[in-house]
Amino acid sequence: MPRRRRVGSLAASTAAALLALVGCGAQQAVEIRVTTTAATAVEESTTSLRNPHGSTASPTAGEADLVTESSGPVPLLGHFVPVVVAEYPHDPTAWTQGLEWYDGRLLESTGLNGRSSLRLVDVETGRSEELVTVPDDLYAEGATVVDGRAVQLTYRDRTLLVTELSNGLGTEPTQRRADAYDTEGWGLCYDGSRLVMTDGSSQLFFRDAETFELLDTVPVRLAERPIEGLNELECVGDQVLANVWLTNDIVAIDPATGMIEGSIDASALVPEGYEGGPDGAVLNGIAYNHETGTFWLTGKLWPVLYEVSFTPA
Ligand SMILES: [Ca+2]
Repeated sequence: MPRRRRVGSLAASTAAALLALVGCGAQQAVEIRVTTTAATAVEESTTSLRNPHGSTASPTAGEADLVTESSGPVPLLGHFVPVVVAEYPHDPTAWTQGLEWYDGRLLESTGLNGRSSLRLVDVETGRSEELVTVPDDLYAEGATVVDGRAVQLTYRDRTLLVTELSNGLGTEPTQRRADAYDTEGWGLCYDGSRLVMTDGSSQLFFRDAETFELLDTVPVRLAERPIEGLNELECVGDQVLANVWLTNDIVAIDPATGMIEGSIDASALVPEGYEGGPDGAVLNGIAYNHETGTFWLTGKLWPVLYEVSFTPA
C-alpha cells in the first residue's frame, strides 16, 4: 500500500532556478522574481508579465481546487507547490526520461545506453508489467502516446521509436525511424493535434503527429529571459508543463506565445539523499491523470513516485 502523507511546510527555493510569482498590478501584471543557480552566478531580476488569460496571477484556493476536478485542468497561473496525495514505489534504476498516464498505468521511458526502455508500470507496486528493450546503441528520451502508439525520442541518435500499444508492448520497438529530426531529443508530449518536443534548449518544437515533420518553433521566455534546459513535458489543457533540467522547478508554458505563465517548486519532493541531484538523479517526469486531475511526479533514479495536486505557494 502507498504511504500517504501531506506536505506540511514546504521548503524554500532551491539552489536551482527559482520562480516566485507574486502580486498582481492594476493591469494584471505579474511580478516575477528570478533567481538563477549558484552554479551560474546568482542573478536576480524583477520584471512584469501581462497575464494573457486575464485572470489573477495567484489563483484562489477555490480555483486551485479546480485543478483536481474532472471538469478539466485550469491553467496554472502563478506560483505553485505540490501537495502529496500518495507515494508509490519507483524503480530506483530507472533513468526516467518520459512519463505519461496511459490506460490505468504509467508509460515510462528510461534512458542511458544499454539501459533504455519503454515500460508500462503498475503504480501500486512500481513494477514494469510490460517492457520494451531499446536497442543498446540508442539512448531513449521523452515519450508520449498518439492514437495507441508510443512515440519515443532518442538523445543524440536522431532516431524516433514507435511502439504499438494496442496488443501489448512486445519486446522491441515496432518502428525505428532514422534521421527523424536534426536536434537532440529530450521531452515529448501530444496536445491532441501536434507533438511538442524539447531539445534541452529554450525552444519548443511542434511536429506533425504522423510524419514528425517540423511545423513550428516557439522560444520559451520568462518575461524577456530565455529559460534553457526544457526537459520532460506534459501537455495539459492549453498549457505545456516542462521540467527544467537540473532544477526542482516545473514551468507552465503558453505554447502559443512561449510565455511562462506559472511555475511549480517541487523542492519538497526531493528524496533524502537526492538533494542536488547526485549523479544526475534530478526531478524529471510529469504525467497528468485526466481521470483524477492529479499529477504523477518522480525523478531519475528516484525510489519514489508521487501523486500530487498543485496549490498556490
Ligand atoms: Ca510527460
